[in-house]
Amino acid sequence: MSEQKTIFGRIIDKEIPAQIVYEDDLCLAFRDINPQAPIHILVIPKKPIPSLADAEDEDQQLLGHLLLVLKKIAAQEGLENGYRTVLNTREDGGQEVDHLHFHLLGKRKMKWPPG
Ligand code: DGP
Repeated sequence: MSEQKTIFGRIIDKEIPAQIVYEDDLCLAFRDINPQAPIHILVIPKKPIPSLADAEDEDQQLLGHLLLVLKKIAAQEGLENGYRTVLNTREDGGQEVDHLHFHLLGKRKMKWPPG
């Protein structure tokens, strides 16, 4: 029995299109369909981890890899003045897609605290 594939799983498998800005063996990065800033990119592992709360010790290197990829994409996108990274987890964290993803937001001044 196959697991239910999320919308991000379908983007990884190229079943639905996305504006991909980076891809390697472990992860994929693409522009958010509903951008909350002039630059809004999602960085996701190809491994279907539902959320940070579901990550395991064996995912340590993968999670570190995602952050370094995010840093490289930020440089690629000209975000030398700074940026916001967001990792929403489960319902109270505001997570809508059950495939772990970092948001990278930039090119506007961010506020704190978040809503
Ligand atoms: P979150 O609330 O953290 O789970 O964020 C999910 C994000 O995913 C949200 O900002 C919108 C984005 N998103 C949802 N569906 C699609 C899609 O089909 N394509 C793209 N590019 N982004 C999507």
